[in-house]
Amino acid sequence: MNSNLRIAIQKSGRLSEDSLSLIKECGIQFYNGTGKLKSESSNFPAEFLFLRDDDIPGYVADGVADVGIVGENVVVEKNKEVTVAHRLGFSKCRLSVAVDRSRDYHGISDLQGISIATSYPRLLSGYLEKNGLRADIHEISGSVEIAPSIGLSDAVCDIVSSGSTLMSNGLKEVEVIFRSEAVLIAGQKLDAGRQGILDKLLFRIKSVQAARNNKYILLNAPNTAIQAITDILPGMKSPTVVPLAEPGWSSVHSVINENDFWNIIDSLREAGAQGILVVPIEKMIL
Ligand code: PRT
Ligand code: ZN
Repeated sequence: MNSNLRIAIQKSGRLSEDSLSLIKECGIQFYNGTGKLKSESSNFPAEFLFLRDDDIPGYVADGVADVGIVGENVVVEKNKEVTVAHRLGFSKCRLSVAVDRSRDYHGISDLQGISIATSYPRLLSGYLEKNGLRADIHEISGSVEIAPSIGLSDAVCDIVSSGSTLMSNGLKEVEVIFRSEAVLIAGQKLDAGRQGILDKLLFRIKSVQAARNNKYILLNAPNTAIQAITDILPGMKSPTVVPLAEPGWSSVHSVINENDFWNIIDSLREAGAQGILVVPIEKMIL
């Protein structure tokens, strides 16, 4: 057995594209031809196993893979011996209970005694138990949203993203029971070599995420406005201030968070900033 870190990712599905782009942005190259089940990286000590998402927690728990990328909903539902090593921020969705649109719904106690179809019996029963409720759970593996219309159940508990699947099946979302995103899971114990590779991978993932969440900003300002502008700009340390060829003017450079972006831009303009440029950051080493 070689000492590569074995990383399980979804073979084809909603997690695949974002998982592959994250790995690529981490500078890790591998061949991903169709039908391949396994591939070794050419420039990082890792190999990739392409699996169904439902199997990933089990393979990681059994040590067939060392780490895996999977939805947190699947991790909690499968209840295997794995830990969440890092949250990845993509494939965000929620697990919700929905009932027929025409059904009167007053609150969570309306779930008492009804029948609910779901592919997530563990998450649903945990939620009902926590709320002191009992319901008749029908476990089905797919097409959950049609269960009420064919008379299989009174309600469904399924993954929702935009809500359009529920709407087109005449259902309304009444309770959100779990919020999920893609996570990197790891087995209980890795040997020192593989733990070292995982640490390197996590370092790269965090740098990629930080770069995605931040922008590099450059602006010009009269020297009299520099103090007010540097007070507004947080920066990694403090902003860089460089004199312009035109006397009495400087260029200010800094890093701003994507979420603060528009607020900060407005305040900067009010403080006298001109010629503001905002550019993406390729990688951000923290
Ligand atoms: O073949 P394999 O078993 O690997 O994949 P899969 O078909 O079981 O899973 P897949 O690829 O559909 O989803 C993988 C993971 O993506 C899920 O476990 C979630 O963590 C996450 N995810 C994010 C979603 C959705 N969004 C999503 N919208 N998983 C499923 N859906 C389905 C949902 O089941 C419902 O049918 O999309 C429909 C609802 O979408 P909206 O946009 O109409 O609300
Ligand atoms: Zn699946």
